[in-house]
Amino acid sequence: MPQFTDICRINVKGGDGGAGCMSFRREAYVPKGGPDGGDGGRGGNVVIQASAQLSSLVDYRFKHHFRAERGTHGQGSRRDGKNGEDLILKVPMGTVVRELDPETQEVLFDIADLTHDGERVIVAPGGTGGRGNTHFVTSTRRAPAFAEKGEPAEEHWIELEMKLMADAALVGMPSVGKSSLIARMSAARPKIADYPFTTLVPNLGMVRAGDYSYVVADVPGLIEGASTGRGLGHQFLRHIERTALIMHVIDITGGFEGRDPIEDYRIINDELAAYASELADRPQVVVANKCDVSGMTERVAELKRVVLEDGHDFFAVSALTGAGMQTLMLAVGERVAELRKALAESDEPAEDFTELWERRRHARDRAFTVVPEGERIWRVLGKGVERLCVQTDWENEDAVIYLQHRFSRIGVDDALEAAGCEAGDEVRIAGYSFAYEGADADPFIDDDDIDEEVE
Ligand SMILES: Nc1nc2c(ncn2[C@@H]2O[C@H](COP(=O)(O)OP(=O)(O)OP(=O)(O)O)[C@@H](O)[C@H]2O)c(=O)[nH]1
Ligand SMILES: [Mg+2]
Repeated sequence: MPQFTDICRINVKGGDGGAGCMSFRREAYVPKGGPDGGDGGRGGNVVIQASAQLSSLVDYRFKHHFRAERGTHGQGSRRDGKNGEDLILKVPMGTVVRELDPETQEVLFDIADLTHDGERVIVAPGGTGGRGNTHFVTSTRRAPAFAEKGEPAEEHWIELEMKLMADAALVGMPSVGKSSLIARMSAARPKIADYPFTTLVPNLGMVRAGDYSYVVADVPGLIEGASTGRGLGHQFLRHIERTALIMHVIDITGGFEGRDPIEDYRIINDELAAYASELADRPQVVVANKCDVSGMTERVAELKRVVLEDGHDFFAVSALTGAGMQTLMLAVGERVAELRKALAESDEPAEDFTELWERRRHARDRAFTVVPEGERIWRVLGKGVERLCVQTDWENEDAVIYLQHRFSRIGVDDALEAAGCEAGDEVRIAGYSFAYEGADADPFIDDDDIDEEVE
């Protein structure tokens, strides 16, 4: 389909998670009660959502950084922090969302193709809130004196590309005046000439009539046999496959060859049906052009009768003088609006692309590698393990022991051993460094303590 495209790149970051609280119940006569630290609130997500109300990406031309609200911290007495609000970025329907490499700005992959009103994808999830100390009670640890920090939110570079589909396509024999019509209807200035196949590539024009605005495509002329590859038509039939409305243009004069308008009308419809049967059922308005030429009244009436019998709307116009054009433009605008509404209300489920992207991202985040960084120094690289480090309160010994246990559960210890790391070696993750204590170095934590850690 011929398209207007519009591309922009934005940076999105979810809200950070609030920190969990480390607190103990205070009661009269109870010197030190049980832990009662609430959880931190979740940070808001950045969501990209398709909206039928929008027709361009201008909102993202000048503002490039978008942040969702952070979660607030947990408090004592088991009061949880408040979740941050999602930040919803609206885009026109027909917007493709892609993830970019933050360094090179190269496209990593397509995240979503938002084609229906309301379709959405979370492009930067907020961080989860840190858990309060109530979560870390075990049979051997009655008074956990640590809580989790909030999870830092994800940040991404995103490309938005709007692909504007034509709402209506001008279809007809060569030289019937399709390019002249689009030039009359819009600011498009296609080549117009009195020889066939003047138009070689589809042109688009934005039409404004009354309250309506819509996009019309001017495609090259079709001839008998177009559906089987004759003429230039075949490759262009493809362009109208996804157009909601067909504007079937007929030269009422019959042109130089003295063709019969009704026969032309039949030939084009047969070609459409032969190319794809559903094209024959596509809503169609029939436009008899060149009605400025004298002596056409009878022909117009005849064609009109045939067209109305087929259940299509009929318009008699002149692209040359402009006669009948305003009526046609308003009628097409009304039809396009109806078709858009029907499309928005169709039962086709609005897809949520969030899960799909999350799965791909998580698989990528979970992965980590161990690389030597010097004599008995090892670096663990991976988004997931790095995030765990950032979420840990390193001043707090219990929290660090807890982290080490988590690492052993997700296989970091095994990977270190496999790489040749030995007890006493230095291990570096993100901006942190610690001594490797060897597998099973932590006898203090019960296994049931960490069941919820298994992702
Ligand atoms: N008298 C008259 N001539 C017209 C009218 N509209 C177009 N023409 C003439 O018809 C010829 C073909 O017009 P185009 O607009 O190039 O036709 P087209 O359908 O785009 O042709 P292709 O691109 O070759 O398929 C030109 O010489 C136009 O000046 C009209 O309303 N009245
Ligand atoms: Mg043309």
